[in-house]
Amino acid sequence: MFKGNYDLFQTIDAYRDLPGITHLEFNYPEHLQGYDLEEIRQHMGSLGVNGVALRFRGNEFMEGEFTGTDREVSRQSVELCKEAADACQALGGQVITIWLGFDGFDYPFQVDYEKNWNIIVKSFQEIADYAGEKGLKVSIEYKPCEPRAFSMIDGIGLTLQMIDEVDRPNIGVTLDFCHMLMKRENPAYSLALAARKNKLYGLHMNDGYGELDNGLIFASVSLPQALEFVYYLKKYRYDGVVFFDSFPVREAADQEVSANIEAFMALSDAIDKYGMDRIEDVMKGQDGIKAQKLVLDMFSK
Ligand SMILES: [Mn+2]
Repeated sequence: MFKGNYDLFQTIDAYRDLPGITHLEFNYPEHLQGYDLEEIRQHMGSLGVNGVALRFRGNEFMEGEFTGTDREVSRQSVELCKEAADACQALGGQVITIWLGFDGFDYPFQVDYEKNWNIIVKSFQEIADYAGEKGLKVSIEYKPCEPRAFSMIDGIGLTLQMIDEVDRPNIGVTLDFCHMLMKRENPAYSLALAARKNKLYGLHMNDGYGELDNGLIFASVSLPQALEFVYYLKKYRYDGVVFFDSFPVREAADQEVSANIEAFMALSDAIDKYGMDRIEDVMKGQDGIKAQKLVLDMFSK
């Protein structure tokens, strides 16, 4: 199911029937090109649109979405983000998510870091101002590398630094679980750093082995870290959408979506049953043995 030549309306219909699905997200422009947005909105029915994620497709972007040498391409990228904001608004979404896959470098002496950093700050300011007028949020999804050897915005630290310098009320961060693991971050720590600043705008839940962007089912590999992550979502009362960004390559997409939802709910239930207070009590001791035992206890019985 969900393979091959599904058009967008068929895809929406198929997702509508899956238990636990409340919202969908679309990639811009690829998913939305050639469609009437009002028609899509009508077709969504009870399903909400969380937002729109930018996809910079085309060789012209490969030198950097915002920081390539051709200033015309930088302009085009900023305009594409503004168009995505228009589409997001038309669909009733809240947030545009921007992953800058090409704004990075591969070689020493290849780029002027400060110059390019400043270009990214200015680009985000322009996009955030435009989106802000429409009541939309702009969220930065970071990834340490790939396709570039180094990304300009590679982890939670640089993302928060960027957010600070962009200095707009509507710019925040989307945490992708695999990307955090690739950066060798502990995901719950990244979450806490973003949430304490009220900048946690989105989640891309998935899992992997840390080296690559495997896009596996949530909590399938990194169960204790996923459990801790869900605990912190509750602690900070995250009330946004839980979006799953896993890649069903050989799996049936509908089954994988359900597996993601079931995994998330199972961890959430385990935390609720055990009790936030009891978890907090264990953490007060900062004791490694007790922390490890806590994970097992939460799944016993
Ligand atoms: Mn992602």
